[in-house]
Amino acid sequence: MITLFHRPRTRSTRFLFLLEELDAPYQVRLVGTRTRDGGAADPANPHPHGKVPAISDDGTIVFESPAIALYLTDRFPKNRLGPVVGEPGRGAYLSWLSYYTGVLEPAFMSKFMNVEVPRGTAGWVPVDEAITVLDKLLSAGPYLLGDRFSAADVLYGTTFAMFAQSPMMPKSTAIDDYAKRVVSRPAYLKAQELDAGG
Ligand SMILES: N[C@@H](CCC(=O)N[C@@H](CS)C(=O)NCC(=O)O)C(=O)O
Repeated sequence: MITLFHRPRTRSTRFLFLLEELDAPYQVRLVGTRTRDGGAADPANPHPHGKVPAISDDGTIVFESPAIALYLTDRFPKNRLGPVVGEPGRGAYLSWLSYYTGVLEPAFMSKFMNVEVPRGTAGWVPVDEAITVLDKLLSAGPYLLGDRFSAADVLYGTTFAMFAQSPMMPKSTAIDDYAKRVVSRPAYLKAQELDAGG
């Protein structure tokens, strides 16, 4: 049984969405975090910095969103939310999962903090450059892996939906349409309901 260490309306809400997509057996354990609850990390939370999300699979701990996404889609392959080892698309799947926290999030944070990205030394790029690549990709196919919806779309689609009206987000009709596609899925709506205490 999977335990999701969770705070409502945070990055861990995406894992309610993914667990619903996967039809996986899970329970939610609400935990405090340092920023919201002031001071020390919640000792119940296995994330090394007391952040959410983290999961336990009967004692196997996984933290950091791309690692959790990959672990869960490998662990619960039935609904095909991520290509498994040997399947076409596996390489692209791993790449876009890593790109999410390695490039896209730092790109947005750099813009948010008004820091110029030192292009040659930073491991990421300015947000406009990342969005140009993603706009091209998502203009060609409905999802990051083409026709196949995956856990990578859970991360990207929810992020783009959140930034839809934000000045941080460069304009892209393909990405706007993509975000709408992702957040109109029944599992997303169910996750929102659960997050609101439903
Ligand atoms: N790199 C982590 C980021 C997790 C993260 O920053 N979560 C936020 C909530 S959206 C958090 O727990 N903040 C509270 C804190 O840092 O104390 C991931 O992608 O899973």
